Amino acid sequence: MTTAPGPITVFHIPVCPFSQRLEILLALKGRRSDVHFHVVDITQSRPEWLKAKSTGSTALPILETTDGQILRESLIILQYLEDVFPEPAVAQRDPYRRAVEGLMTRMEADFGQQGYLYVMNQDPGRREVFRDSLLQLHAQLNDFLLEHSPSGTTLFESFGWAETVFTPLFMRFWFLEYFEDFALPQEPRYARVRAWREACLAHPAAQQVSREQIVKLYVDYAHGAGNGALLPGRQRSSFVFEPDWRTRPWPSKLKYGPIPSDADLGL
Ligand SMILES: N[C@@H](CCC(=O)N[C@@H](CS)C(=O)NCC(=O)O)C(=O)O
Repeated sequence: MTTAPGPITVFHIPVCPFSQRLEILLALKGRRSDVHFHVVDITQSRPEWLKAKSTGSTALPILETTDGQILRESLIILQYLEDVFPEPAVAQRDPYRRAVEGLMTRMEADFGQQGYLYVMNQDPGRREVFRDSLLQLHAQLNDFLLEHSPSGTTLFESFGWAETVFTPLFMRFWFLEYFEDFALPQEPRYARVRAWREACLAHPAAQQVSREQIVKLYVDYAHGAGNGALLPGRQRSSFVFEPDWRTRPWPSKLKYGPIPSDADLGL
């Protein structure tokens, strides 16, 4: 007897930028309801059945195909979804244009990592080093856009692959605005990347998370604890599902001050 194929399933942490990429791509294609998203609580140890699916790495998202094959890495999963649901195309079809968005996609890893290192930094004496590094990466994006898309807002005619990849990172960097007062200087050096960032943040297909949600959930990152880890003196991570983030108070912006308690964060 053959088993009926299951739905394509993504196992994900709801506020994770890498899984937001998949949701954006599906939203652009009008296919969000064709993929089942199974929510995983990052504050709990992974169930054995999930570990069995995600051999080699605990990182999410992972995707299970209709016949039970597992894929990892958001950029690989994005391409898989692009191939399974080819219309409307989000990736460029012209080989040269596809290569250009590939070049831009290669810049996402350093960009994301630098922003996360910055928010997690606990040494006030190194703030400027992190700020300068992140500005440098914005300047590189600025130069890239000036070379390949000098007059538009998006890389090509409309919000596409590159925007799908970077928008979730721009949204996570709301934690830098809040906890580090990070802002792109109003200088010509950043004008092109600023316009791109604004177009990315405003797109209707990319509204899965809000600034308030990011700040309230990522407050523990600002005090040095990532991935749902518990800070000293705490019983609960800011990533718990309950109480809902909407009911919690905005956290203190003083990331180099004392670690907030569960009660301070409304947990
Ligand atoms: N390069 C990976 C990164 C995935 C990643 O770091 N996911 C985080 C959540 S945002 C995670 O699963 N962290 C928990 C863990 O690694 O166990 C991708 O693009 O999919």
